[in-house]
Amino acid sequence: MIENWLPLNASTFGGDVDGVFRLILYVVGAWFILAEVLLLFFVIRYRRGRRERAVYVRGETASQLAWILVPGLIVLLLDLGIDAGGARAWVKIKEQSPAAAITARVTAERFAWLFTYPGPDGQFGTKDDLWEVGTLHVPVGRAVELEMISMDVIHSFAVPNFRLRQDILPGRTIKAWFEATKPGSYEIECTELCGTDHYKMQGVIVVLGAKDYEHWWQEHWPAAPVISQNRAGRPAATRGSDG
Ligand SMILES: [Cu+2]
Repeated sequence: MIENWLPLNASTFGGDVDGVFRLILYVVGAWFILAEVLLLFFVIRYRRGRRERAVYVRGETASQLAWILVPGLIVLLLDLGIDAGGARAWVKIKEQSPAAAITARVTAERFAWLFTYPGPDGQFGTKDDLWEVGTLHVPVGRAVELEMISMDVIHSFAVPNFRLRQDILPGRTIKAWFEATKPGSYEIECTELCGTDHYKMQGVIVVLGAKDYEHWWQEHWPAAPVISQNRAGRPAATRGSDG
């Protein structure tokens, strides 16, 4: 049901993020409905005009204390369940990134995204580097590593379709990764208020099929063989398509 409300998922770990989202929504949603139904019930059941008088309850007996302690314990257990679900997704996304097939540098500045490709030699800062403003081209089904820096203030690199969001702090190189599962164009947004034109700070990730990626590569580096594997020659980890 909730899938229809979320943007299309186009990355390998998007399903894990959605899983945590659903877990929180269902736990909190069920608790919300229970609390509202009880509230309504008590409002009607104990409305003014009935003979019963209110009494001051100090919570001294075990049965009175249980009204606080039992729900408190249930909330705590549900919270630990959410923590466990979140931790599983965190480990997969933040601590077990696959060997990257491709590395690109992301330079954030007010108010644009600049992308640098290292080119055939795989090294940044050399002659064959390619710069693109606002658009990043990557192949589908390959792990892409992003090295992100900021030229000025804190920005946040967000791709809703990949369930990817990462703050970029000036003075640091911050890494993120993704592996796109479907060719297409996916919007990049800055999700950290970074100045007056913050809302204009958008970009696009163009995910290309293998053939299209080859064409794109040959447009820029006609003489060099296409690199869509990492330099060790080990193909990037491929996993389940949708998740
Ligand atoms: Cu920004």
